[in-house]
Amino acid sequence: MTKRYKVWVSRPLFAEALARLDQHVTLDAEAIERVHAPEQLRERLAGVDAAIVSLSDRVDAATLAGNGRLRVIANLAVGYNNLDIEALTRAGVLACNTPDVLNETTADYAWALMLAAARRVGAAERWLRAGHWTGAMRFDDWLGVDLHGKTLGILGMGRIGQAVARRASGFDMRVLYHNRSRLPESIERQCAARWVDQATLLRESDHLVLVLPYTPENHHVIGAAELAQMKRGSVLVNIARGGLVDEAALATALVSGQLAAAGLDVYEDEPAVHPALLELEQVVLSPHMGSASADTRRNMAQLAVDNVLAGLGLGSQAGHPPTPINPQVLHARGVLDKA
Ligand code: 8YV
Repeated sequence: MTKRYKVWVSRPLFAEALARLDQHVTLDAEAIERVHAPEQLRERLAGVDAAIVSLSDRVDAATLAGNGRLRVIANLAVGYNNLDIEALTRAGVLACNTPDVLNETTADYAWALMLAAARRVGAAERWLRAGHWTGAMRFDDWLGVDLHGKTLGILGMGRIGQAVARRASGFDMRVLYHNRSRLPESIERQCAARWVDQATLLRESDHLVLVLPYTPENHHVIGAAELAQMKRGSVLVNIARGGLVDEAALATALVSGQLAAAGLDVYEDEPAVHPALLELEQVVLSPHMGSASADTRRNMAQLAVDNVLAGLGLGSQAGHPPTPINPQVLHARGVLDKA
């Protein structure tokens, strides 16, 4: 078979996913993990028909300038704040993401962070590994915050938020959520969750989880004013995007005791973590790994491959990429007519 299309994969990916691509296209896959500078990204994308990229690859109008070849960008993530969808649509490039396959894994991880932050798992483990457990422990050492019987607040109630909510019944928690639009009653019932306005959510939650997409409008949606509105002694968990939280204000709220603890998987300036947060024992920090289970990362990679192949008009789903972000492009300037 002559291979008509060339595809670039911006980071090392599972062999089985690359092998599927390799059957249909000429493949150029990065062998080492690196951050691509804007100019490198522009050059790489200029020479291919499709690419699989990830969150550190920012694709905007400047990246696409003069690129008459690129037809599909498949993001290895459900969130796509690294992609300028308007610019991609204008340029006739189909953009795709990886929704749904990571919902349950990411929701599991929200609970891992919530539990670890509330029950001080990180600090306790560091203390033990440092050899401090040498004698009797005080009865009032390592006191944490309960989850069972408390109120869980979820800001952003998409599919991951709903999966977080469903898990709360095992902890006998009351679940409140805030979302721009209220969910249909049937879903609220499944999640046993009640819609409240943002002020009520902040005031009443003992544990607040952020699961909303990052847009310029919700930059620092949790800043000093919102932290002050939260219940004293509550716990904040962010598994969404770092830019949702004013990290300096969060550090201040933790130091003052306004918040008991925080669990963070994402940061405003990844991979940098705000130095004030690094100083605090009551913050559990992880390196943006919410979707990182072996099964889910493999499924994400396969979904990105499905999107590339279908977007190029190849394979069993030719012409029907499973998870397009701007499907209007499929019907516009020849994404598929070359197939
Ligand atoms: C990343 C994520 O994709 O899907 C998202 O939006 O933030 C994560 O699942 C993952 O960390 C790979 O970079």
